[in-house]
Amino acid sequence: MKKPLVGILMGSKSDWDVMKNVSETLTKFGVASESRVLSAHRTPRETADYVTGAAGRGIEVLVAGAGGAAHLAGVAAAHTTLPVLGVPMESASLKGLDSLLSTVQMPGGIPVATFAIGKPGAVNAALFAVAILAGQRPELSKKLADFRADQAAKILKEELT
Ligand code: RP5
Repeated sequence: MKKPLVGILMGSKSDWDVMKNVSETLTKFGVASESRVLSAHRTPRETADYVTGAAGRGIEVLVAGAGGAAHLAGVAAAHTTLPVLGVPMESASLKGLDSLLSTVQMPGGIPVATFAIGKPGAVNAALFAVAILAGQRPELSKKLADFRADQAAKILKEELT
């Protein structure tokens, strides 16, 4: 078992359908991750404990997904200097606009890199985590370049009937 380099957090199990795309995308690049349900408001102490201990356990990037008044990524960022990537969940009432604004509008000083609402954001957060890790890992850098080349080749082969 490889040691996890990415910690994936979500405020509720109901976020897993979207957040599993982070884990699945990382797996495609051979990057190990761990996933936890931890809520900024329902389990504040455990959330702080997990984030505070993450770097010491070898975690290099945190991805946090939450919906509604989505403060999980911001709270996580308050407890670590690791990069925190936020994924806003689509919410029933406001379609994720609430989650997006809650995650992205961090006051200056504690950054959260915020991605698109829902699955595209989850996939891109994973790709961004790979890009961060690739800075010190040439093999990951090559995998990212290959991924982009495959993606481009697929587009260029598209035929419209
Ligand atoms: C947030 O509230 C979670 O991240 C989730 O997106 C949302 C709804 O949670 P549940 O009521 O489904 O547990 O904390």
